[in-house]
Order: sequence, then structure tokens, then C-alpha cells
Amino acid sequence: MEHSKKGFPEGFLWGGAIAACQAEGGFGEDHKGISVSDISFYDPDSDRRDLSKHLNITSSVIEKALRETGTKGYPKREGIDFYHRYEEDIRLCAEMGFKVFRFSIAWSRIFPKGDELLPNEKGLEFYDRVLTELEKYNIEPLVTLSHFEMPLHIVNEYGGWKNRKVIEMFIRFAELLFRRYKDRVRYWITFNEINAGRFSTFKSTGLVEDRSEHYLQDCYQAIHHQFVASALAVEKCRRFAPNSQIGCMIARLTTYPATCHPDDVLQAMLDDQYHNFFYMDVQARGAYPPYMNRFFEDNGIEIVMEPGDTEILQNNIIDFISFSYYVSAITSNSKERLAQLDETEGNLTRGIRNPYLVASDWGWQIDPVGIRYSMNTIYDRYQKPLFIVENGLGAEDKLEDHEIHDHYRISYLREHIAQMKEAIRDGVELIGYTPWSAIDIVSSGTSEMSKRYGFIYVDKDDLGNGTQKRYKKDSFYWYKQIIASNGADL
Ligand code: BGP
Repeated sequence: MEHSKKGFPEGFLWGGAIAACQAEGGFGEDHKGISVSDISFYDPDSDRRDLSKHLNITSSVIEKALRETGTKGYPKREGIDFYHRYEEDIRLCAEMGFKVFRFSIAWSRIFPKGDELLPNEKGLEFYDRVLTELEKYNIEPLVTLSHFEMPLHIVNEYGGWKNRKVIEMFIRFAELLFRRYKDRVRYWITFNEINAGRFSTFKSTGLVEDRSEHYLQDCYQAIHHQFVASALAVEKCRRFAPNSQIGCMIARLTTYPATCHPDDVLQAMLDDQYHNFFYMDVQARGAYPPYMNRFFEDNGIEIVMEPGDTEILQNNIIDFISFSYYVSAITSNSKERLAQLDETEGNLTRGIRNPYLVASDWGWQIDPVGIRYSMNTIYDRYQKPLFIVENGLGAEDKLEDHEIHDHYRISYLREHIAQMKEAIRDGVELIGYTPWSAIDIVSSGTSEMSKRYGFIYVDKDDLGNGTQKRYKKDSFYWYKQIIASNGADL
């Protein structure tokens, strides 16, 4: 890819992203198993319910709770019915000029329980068809192996990722996909937002959040197992799909010091290390960074490693770094200073409000400059190509006379793309950009349909009412123009 001084390089991969658990629906179809995401749902009467709060999750517990609320588990179990409507959805993305489409392959569709030795062929055939459709329009697939879709059986039977046995199950799944799709997929991501294992543990590692003294220990042990699994996936990818590239993925949690007090500046540095760099250091440099030893010591955590783990991590570093970027937050180490500031919502974790920024309707602070800052800090440290695989604005769009005037989304994206352009001029190597989301899908955090991110509107509400018809938003036409001009016509 030729990087010019002026803007986006030739061949830049413009596109959009979705995840199986939020888009596909097709729950239970063609032998799909229940996944961790399938049991978190929106309940209009008691705000949100997340069954992960139940310690003993079994499918009968789920079915009972779903019956009690009368929601049938809507909407995650129905998604936007991408399982049956993928042809139309991909055609619309092609109409926007997509060069790349990011999606995930649901583990629970291929190995419904997770611990089987043989895959579910029916599940694989669905992804064969999705790839055929993308090939029709010359759209590159960017495939996430794990996007909050672990089979629930693994949580019930094995305790999720804190159990080392899960590595083997995951690798069986990953190797199968590399072998099958080696000539059809050039870009892979191992774990979506691997740092979610610290913040949103249930959907990421299958760990139910609690206050026990083992909780942090279990969290980091589960994350260690994902690191090893990610590195082993890199190894398998190199062996079975040598023409493709494989990357890690984090939720970039950009945090500034609340004041110029040196303690706050230091706190921001520590937050960056613990919540962002730790995950990239292990996967892009191939070793646990020294600052984590102190963190583990201070928190009484001892990571159990098996002989050979250090070499596995060292020998299998990723090809590119991908990340999601939505918001920034601020931090301070002083209770007095914090008391003067408000809290805010954010991706995966809550934060402290920055008085210089405005926030979305869901309280996520909008900070386009933060994307340039983040790209520079990451690229400086690793000098590896970056891929921005999520970025966007969740908003409550209104359908008026078959149109959606989402000027707020256009502004959000325009300002972020302008800052990406600046970062490229700063020298950052950026492979592509897949905003969240290509099309409206169910929100991961709230399980609502009304928190929309797409360029394409899907007529469906939080209660499952609607025609499911697709409508092009104003941002659809705007983004088409951006892609056609390779980012020149902002
Ligand atoms: C990221 C996830 C996505 C996505 C996005 C927006 O954390 O990788 O799956 O949904 O955030 O979050 P939400 O849907 O909660 O607004």
C-alpha cells in the first residue's frame, strides 16, 4: 500500500463492520448452539436484564426467564435476520462501494457446544454463502474469530476462559476456519476487544462478575488463556492460510489526565498501560510487559503459566493491530479532584466527564482528536500497520417518509475521518477503516435496537415490532461519496 503525504493511500480498505451475535438472528437454526450473547436481552419492564447475573446458568434458567418476561429473548436472538437477508445487506454495502466487510463467524454455529470434535457443517455452509456473496462484489472479508460468541455450554461445563481446556477448543475452531477459507479470507482478527476480558467479562470470557477475592485473579487468568489462544491461532494461520494476515484487536480506551497535576498525568499513563498497552504489548511484542508484574504483585495476582507459554507468545506476534475507537475519558488519582467531576458512560467501562467534549445520547463522549492521538501513540510504540475496525455514533434515528436524516452521524464520522487523515500525515500506517456498523444491528451493551449505528436503517424496534425493511440513511449516500473519492471529499 502506497502511503502518500496527502491523505488515504491507494487501495485503502473502506468498509463497515458487524458481529454475528448482534446481526444474524437465526437462533437455534441449523443446529446453532446458545452463545453467551444470546442470553443477554432487553426487557422493557425492568430496563435491561442480563442473565449472566445468574450464577448457575442453564438453558432451562434462560428459557424460564425469557418466558417470564415474555420477550422470547428479543432482540439479540433475532438480530436483524442477517442469517436470511445477507444477500440484500451485502448488496447494499456493495452499492456504497465497500472494499472490505468485517463480520464474525459465530463459534456456537460451528461447534454448538464448543467441545465437540466434529463441526456442524450446516453452520459452515452459511459462511460459505456469505463469502460467495462478498466475492461477487470484490469485497474483502475481514473475519473476527471471536466476537462475544462463546458457546454457553463452555461456561456451564468448564467455567469459560479461566479454564485452560478452552484454548484447545478454540484452536480446533480457528484451525478449521483457516483450512477451509485459506484462499477466500485475507484478513483475520483473533479476539474482538480482548481487553473486554477485564471490563465486560461475561460476554468476553464467560466469567460472571462478582466481588469475590478470586475475581481479579480469574479475570487475568482467563485473559492469559486468550493470549495463548490468540498466539496459537497466529501460528495456525501462518501454517494453514499463509497468504493472509492476522491481527489483534482492542477497545482503545483513550484516557487523559483530569488536570496537569503530575499525579493525574501519571494515573493517565498507568491507565493506558493497564487497559490498553498490556493487551497490545503481549500480542504485538510477544511478552508480558514489566509494569504488569508490579500490578499483579500489588493486587495479589499470580498468573499460572505452563512451560512453553512464553515461547508461544514470543514466536507468534500479530501482523497488524486493530482497534475500536468511540470515546475518550479523563482520570485522576485524587478523590477530591474526582469529586468535582461527573461520571459518564462509555464503551465497556464508565469514565469521568471531560468538560471540553460533548456526549452522545448514551453519554459516550465524542472526541475526534482522540483518534489521531490514539493512532499516533499506538503506531509509535509498535510500528505495525493499524486497522480501525470500529468507530461510530449510536443514535436514535427517526424514519420520516422513508428517509433518515442522520446529519449527526455524518458529522461524527467526518470529523473522525479528518483526524485519521491527519494521523496518516503524521506518518501512521493505516490499512483500513470499518465503521460500526455497516447496517443497524442490536446494541452489544444495552441489547436495544434503538441504539443505531448503521448507514442502513432496519425497521425494527426494541420490542421486535417492524417490517425489517432496509432504508438508506443520508449517511449512506455521504459515505458512498467518501469511498468514491478515497476520503478526499469530506
Ligand atoms: C464494541 C463492540 C461491538 C459494538 C460496539 C458498540 O464494544 O465490539 O460489538 O456493539 O462496541 O457498543 P454498543 O452496541 O454497546 O453501543
